[in-house]
Amino acid sequence: MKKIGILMGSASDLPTVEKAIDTLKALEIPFEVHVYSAHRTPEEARDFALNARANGFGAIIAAAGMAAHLAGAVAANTTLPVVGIPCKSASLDGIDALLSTVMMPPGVPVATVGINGAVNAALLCAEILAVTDVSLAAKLDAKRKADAAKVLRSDAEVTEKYN
Ligand code: RP5
Repeated sequence: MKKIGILMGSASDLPTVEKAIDTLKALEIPFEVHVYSAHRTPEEARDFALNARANGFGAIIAAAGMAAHLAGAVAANTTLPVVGIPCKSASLDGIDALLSTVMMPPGVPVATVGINGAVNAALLCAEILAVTDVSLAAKLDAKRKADAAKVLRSDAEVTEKYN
């Protein structure tokens, strides 16, 4: 199976990124995690992106906050799918990173999830790999069913308590 590359602009993004890591682990999808900053270590971010396809990656998650350009900078150097996670920061609550990540000009797409949307970033990467992996697609179907069952259990609880 192809690996998922997980990049973050700073170790301070790790608490958010860990939710993507946990989600990929639960689906038994191989991954590699790095702290590469688009502005503090641009060479490393660039090299990772340039070599990602040859190194066995199928998609890349890029998480960054503030004037977040990591996802765009990575996407500039690969045609693998890049999923951007805008990370929440103190000053603007993540709106800064959301707009920086989502508003890519035509030609270099970044599939942007919600602010701190690490679980969905991992699931979207899983769905990308599942296009050609029936066993992974079955796991995603099972997860949807389990999530639905959880909601129905909650409904039964509130029905019992209030109705
Ligand atoms: C971004 O700036 C990082 O992705 C992080 O979200 C934010 C703050 O970085 P630190 O100052 O915590 O290293 O590049």
